[in-house]
Amino acid sequence: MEVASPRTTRCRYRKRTKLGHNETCGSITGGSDTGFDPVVVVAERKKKFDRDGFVVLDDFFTEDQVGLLRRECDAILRRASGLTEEEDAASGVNVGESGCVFEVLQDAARGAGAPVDAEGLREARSQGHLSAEVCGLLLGSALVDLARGLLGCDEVYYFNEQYIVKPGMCVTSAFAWHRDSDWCRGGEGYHPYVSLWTALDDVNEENGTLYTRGPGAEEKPIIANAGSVVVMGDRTLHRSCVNLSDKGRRVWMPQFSSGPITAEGGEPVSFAVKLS
Ligand SMILES: O=C(O)CCC(=O)C(=O)O
Repeated sequence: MEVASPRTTRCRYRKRTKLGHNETCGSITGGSDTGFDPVVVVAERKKKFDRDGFVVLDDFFTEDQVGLLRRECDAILRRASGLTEEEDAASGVNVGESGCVFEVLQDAARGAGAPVDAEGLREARSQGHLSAEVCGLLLGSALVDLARGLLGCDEVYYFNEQYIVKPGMCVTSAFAWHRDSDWCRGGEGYHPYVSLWTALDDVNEENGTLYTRGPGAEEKPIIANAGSVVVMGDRTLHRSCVNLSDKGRRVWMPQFSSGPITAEGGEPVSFAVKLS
């Protein structure tokens, strides 16, 4: 199932309450990182990814991993808004200023000290007081091999990373139809990339979920549990609706490219960290 999956058609073989490594989800066998073996996922989904521009991996991350990501997200939001531990992080989001987007470590992305390999990225994240465990997820084979396989490339680069948070009851939190690489229109210095749109809260039409539209298809909302991932190509049309629920909606979205993405003059546009 790919989109608008009603709960009854979601993964029948893996129970949310008992997520663990090496469990199975239909024919997708467990792996060491997230419970999904990227080689199997790619073998089963690449054709669909190439056709539609996206695939939905239900319950990709374990509950523990979702917890790590939520903690890092909340810490970044609190830092941005000056809230204390006790205050609700999402309620401090200033949509006007941030557009709901919180880039991770942008200051470290470019320039002489920018990381160029996994070790450098680990160091930069550590200096930025970010979670070492989340860094482990980013650099682990589950994500890197998934990105490589779906992009169909030999090399994979960490390109960008952001949390996208919509506070509750927020009528200005929609994202209009767009493609992630609209900003560069495939010019020189462009390499295809994937965005791993990862729900950190259950997502639905009330709280600001994503809508995709395959070629010639009607738009459909992504209805998914926290921990599910929508892997989207950078040319995939998508939008998201407003969050009218009374709680914040959090998403983590790392992006991996098939080469260093550079502006005119050869400077990286964001990170260009070679991972494999
Ligand atoms: O998380 C969302 O609501 C949409 C994010 C999005 O479309 C994007 O960052 O390109």
